[in-house]
Amino acid sequence: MSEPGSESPILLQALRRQPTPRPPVWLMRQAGRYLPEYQAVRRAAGGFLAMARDPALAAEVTLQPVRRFGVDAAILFSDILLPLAAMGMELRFDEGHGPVLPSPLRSAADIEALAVVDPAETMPYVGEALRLTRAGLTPATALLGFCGAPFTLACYAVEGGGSSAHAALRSLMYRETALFEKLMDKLALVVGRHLQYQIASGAQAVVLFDTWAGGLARDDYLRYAAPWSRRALAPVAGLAPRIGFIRDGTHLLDDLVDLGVEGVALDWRTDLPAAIARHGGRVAIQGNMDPSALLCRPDDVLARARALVAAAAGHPGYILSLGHGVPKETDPAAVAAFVQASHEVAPGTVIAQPLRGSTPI
Ligand code: 1CP
Repeated sequence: MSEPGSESPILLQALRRQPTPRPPVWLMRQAGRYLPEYQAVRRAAGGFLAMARDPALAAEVTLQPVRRFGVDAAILFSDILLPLAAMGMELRFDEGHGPVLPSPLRSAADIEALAVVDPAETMPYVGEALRLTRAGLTPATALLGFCGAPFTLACYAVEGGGSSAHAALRSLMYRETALFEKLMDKLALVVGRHLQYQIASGAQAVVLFDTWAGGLARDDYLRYAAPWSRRALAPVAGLAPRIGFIRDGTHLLDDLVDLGVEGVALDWRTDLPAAIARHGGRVAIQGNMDPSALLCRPDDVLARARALVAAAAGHPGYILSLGHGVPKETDPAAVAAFVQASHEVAPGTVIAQPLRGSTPI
């Protein structure tokens, strides 16, 4: 038996593609509006940004899903858009409308004015939230940091909020390529620094979310997005495992792996066994239930999660997860059923518990 405190989180073992007693499990957006305890904190804080910028509240909501479900990782409660605010953009989260950037970047002067900040100085609440979260976790639970990839951040900065066609961004990218590249250069620098800062503050692995890159044809991804993702990831190579995610990115999976990441998070439309067969010898593979399947009855969620675990067939380096984030309409019992599919593989093994100082079960 190892001493309490000396064990490496099974999520990190899987990211090193080492065998684990059961597949580690965590979910994108595992903290959020589907949890009543999250709603209560959000109401008291008076909004999303106030919560994310208060280290004690951010740590509390980060710990909530670990406490409730025994997931193997806590992911910092924050948002990919906060670095844009630190760079000088106005950012709001309107109730029911998602993020809004009321003054999107549209001119050379706008892009010139964007500050290349050091998040260690401009976002100190992130480091503090990571330290507080770590203090509330046992050593068996991994702590994850994250950033948006430069391309996805550029989508929000230029569109001014969520969009599906990204017409303003595409016009800038295709017609004023030098200006687009200037924006991407700035974003890649800040993202690289932010990843470094999160790791220095206790993040043991990081996720690079390129949510919107899946809308690009492969040639355009290689020309307009991948070089800046590579640049953002470079400063943390060897410091902590890096997980790459592209929503709807099945056609870009080879290129995502080629960025040099240690793990890839699969969209639900990607075939899991095929991805393991093709890339499982090189990277850890995470995924990939359709998030909407969390709206099934809990027994059906469990059956689907079991099918994923069976499809991965004990492959070292497999991480049970969704293909994107937990929908806000989800019944927490469905998430519990999803997590059960991991825990039942090796009952009695260390289950993550966030109680400080306690010995893992
Ligand atoms: O009102 C609320 O309570 C806010 C809902 C919410 C939450 C819980 C938003 C608004 N962001 C977050 C937290 C968040 N966002 C996390 C925290 C940790 C966790 O996963 O539990 C993370 C990792 C993100 C990352 C994020 N934000 C991404 C990348 C991953 C993904 O989901 O694709 C993106 C694209 C965003 C932008 C964003 N923030 C929030 C919303 C509703 C959106 C999407 C807006 C759009 O449609 O474009």
